[in-house]
Amino acid sequence: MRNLYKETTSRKKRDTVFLIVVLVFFVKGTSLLLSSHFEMGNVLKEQINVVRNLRVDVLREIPHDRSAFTQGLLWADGHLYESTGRYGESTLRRLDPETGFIQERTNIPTNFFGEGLAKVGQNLILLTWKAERAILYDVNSLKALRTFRYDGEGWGLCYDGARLIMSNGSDTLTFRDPTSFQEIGSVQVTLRGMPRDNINELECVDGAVYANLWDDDYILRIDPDTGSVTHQIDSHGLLSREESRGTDVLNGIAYNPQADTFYITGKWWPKMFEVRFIE
Ligand SMILES: [Ca+2]
Repeated sequence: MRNLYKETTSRKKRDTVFLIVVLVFFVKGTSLLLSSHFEMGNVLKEQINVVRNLRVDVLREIPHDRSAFTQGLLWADGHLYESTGRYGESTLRRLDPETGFIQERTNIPTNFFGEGLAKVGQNLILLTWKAERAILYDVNSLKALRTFRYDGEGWGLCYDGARLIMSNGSDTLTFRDPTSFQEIGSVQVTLRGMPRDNINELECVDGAVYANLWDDDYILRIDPDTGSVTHQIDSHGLLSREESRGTDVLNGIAYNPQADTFYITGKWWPKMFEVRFIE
C-alpha cells in the first residue's frame, strides 16, 4: 500500500510538471505568434506608407501663352491639348509640343469655367468648375458634341483606358464610366496614411495617377487601387523669380508615352517644361 501511495504521488507530480511545461510552451508560443503577427502588420503598414521622393529633370523649355490660365493638359498623337479657366476666358486649345504654338483654339461658353481635360477615343471631355457639366468635344474639329451632368465641383480628369478618374479639390478620386460619365467608384488619397486633399490636375500613366496639388509645388504619384501616394515629386523652382511675376500655381501635367516624358506648366506661366521625374 505504501509503495502504491508513493507511485501515485510521484505520477501526480510528473503529470503536474508536464502540465506546467505544456502551459509554459503554449503561453510562450502564443505570445511569439502574436508578436510576429503584429510585427508583420507593422512592416506591411510601413511598406504602404513609404513615399519615395523624386525631383524634376528639365529636358526642354517651351514657350507658353501667358494668358492661359491652365486647367487641363494632355498629350495625344503628337499634339498637346490644353484647357483654360476663368469665366469669359475659358478655352480649349491644340498646341504644337515642339514650339508651344497654338494650332487651334475654341472658346468655352462664358457661363462655364473650364477645368480638367481627358481624351477618350476621338473625343475630349472637359470639366467645368461649378456648373456640374462636362462637355464632350470632337478631338479633330474641337466642336462641342454634348454635355454630361455630374454632382459637385470639377477639377482634374484623366482616362486610364478603362475608366475616367476625376478630382474635385478634396482627397477623393472618383471613377467614372467613359461612355455615360456615371460614377462607378471612388478612393480616398492618403499620404503616409493621412488624407491628402487639394488634388488637382491629373494624368493617368501605366496604371498610376499623377496629380499636381493646388497651391503646392509637389506632384504626387498615386496608386488608384489603394489611394496611397507612392511617390512625391518636388517641383519647386522651375520658374525664376522674374518669370514667376504675375503667375499663379503650377497646374497642368501631360505624359507622352512615345518619348516617356512629361510636360508640366502652370496658370499664366510663360513656359512649359518637358521633363522626366528622377531620384
Ligand atoms: Ca493631364
